[in-house]
Amino acid sequence: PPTGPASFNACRYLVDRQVELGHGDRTAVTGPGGTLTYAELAALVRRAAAGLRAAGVRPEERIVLFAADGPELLAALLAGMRIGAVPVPVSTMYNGDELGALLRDSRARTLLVSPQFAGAAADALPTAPEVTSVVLTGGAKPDVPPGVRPIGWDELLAGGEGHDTDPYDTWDESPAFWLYTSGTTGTPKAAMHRHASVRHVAETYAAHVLGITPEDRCFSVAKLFFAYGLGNAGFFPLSAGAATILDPARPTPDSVAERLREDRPTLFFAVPTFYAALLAADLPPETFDSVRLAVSAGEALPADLYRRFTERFGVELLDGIGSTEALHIFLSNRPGRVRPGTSGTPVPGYRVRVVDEHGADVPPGTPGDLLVRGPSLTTGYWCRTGVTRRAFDGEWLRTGDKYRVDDDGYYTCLGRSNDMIKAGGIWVSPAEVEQVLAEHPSVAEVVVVAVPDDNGLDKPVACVVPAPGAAVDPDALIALCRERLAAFKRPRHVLQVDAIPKTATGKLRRYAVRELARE
Ligand code: 3SK
Repeated sequence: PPTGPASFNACRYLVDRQVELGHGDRTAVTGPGGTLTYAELAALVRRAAAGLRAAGVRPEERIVLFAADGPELLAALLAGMRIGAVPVPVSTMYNGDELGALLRDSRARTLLVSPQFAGAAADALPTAPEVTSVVLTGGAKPDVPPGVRPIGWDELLAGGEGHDTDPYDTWDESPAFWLYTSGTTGTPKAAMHRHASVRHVAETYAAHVLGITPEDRCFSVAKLFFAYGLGNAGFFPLSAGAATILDPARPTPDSVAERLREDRPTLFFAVPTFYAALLAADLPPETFDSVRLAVSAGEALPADLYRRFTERFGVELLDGIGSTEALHIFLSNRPGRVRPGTSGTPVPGYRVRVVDEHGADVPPGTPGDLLVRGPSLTTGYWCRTGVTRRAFDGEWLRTGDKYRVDDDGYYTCLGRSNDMIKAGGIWVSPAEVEQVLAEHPSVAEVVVVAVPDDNGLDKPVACVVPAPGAAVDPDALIALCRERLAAFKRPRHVLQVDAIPKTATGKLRRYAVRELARE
């Protein structure tokens, strides 16, 4: 008789399986928010899953998670996948307007928020009428608009008492979670991922590149709401029976040095901008003594930053590139075989191509567009058929990055194929920032471009033509962006220019603006 697809549930794979393997007494999660063994995490996840079910969350329904890293966020994520629902961890850097837009887009009926971010959530809720329940982590009940059910974390757990705690019967293809990204276009859109993708990234990058073992302790500066952080501090350690160190705080060199001192990670993950900040801070050379491998992704790591970090702290640093759409890193350097300034070679399980504008492979040494194929690619963007079709060429995903491959197979990033800016590993849409700046009365015209800082890392810079008779006040313009947008989107500098370079037909010459801003 025909058989159906084999059951596979990512939560079962990450948590229950570790208990079945006899890892129940090992530490699963630790850090300022508390420590749980695998057995304790499994029990918490079961209670949260039953609580979500009892609160009316149905399979395939989205649950937006707007919360600080810690055991509750991890448990909610796992619990959501356990019941076949679709957790959507979103950036806690968003303001109320930005969160409201994601809530409306996702059609989530349930929002989980931690106390640090309750203010932005309160601003968002009146703009998101489909949300019917808000769960607040910590001890209290959330303040909610009329008609929305407030649920405290303990009440959620208690509500599940006596309910079924078995995983929902998902399989490889079942929707597991979404991650919002602005990568290929300016507007955030949800990249949808399957349960199997969790297993794939664990069995490819984590197993083959990191060589992760149950003895490892993972600490990621990138939070769980980033695809990068979700793998580093969620899927990878749990897939291996290793420990994850979760810190609810906004990372600074000092807060990270404290975690390194107190929690002794063996695998450390950050973005180039953060490695530059660590180098600029006054940290002792033994800061990374417990770390066997450091990882960089999010944006290309300049060779000079690689050299300065490895010489100062004596730890190997692997640069790689991934994407939210691919879920994790698909090109990476390898321990003992690092070529500084490159993204390394394909991760086992993935194939990459560098192609010209007709889609034909270019020879080594020639710049082209990078495509990737592999088992963990997104199934598409939620409700964005056109964007999804344009992002894929059959099984190949267009990454939007310009690359060159050398004769010996190492890949080097040459920049973006479109105008999007990646600053500190996070996408910034120039158009979104330009729109805000253009509303200021002192601005006649504005263009935002990427300009490398002293470490060779791209940062958004605004080139402004002042309105007649007006003077440009950079601080006021940056403050306007801070007020209206998530802080990471603000221009780091504002340059006053006489005119914006254009073609004879009036088309913006963004490349020339970039050159102007770099002078
Ligand atoms: O941008 C990257 O390099 C990256 C790496 C891993 C996971 C997600 C992303 C966006």
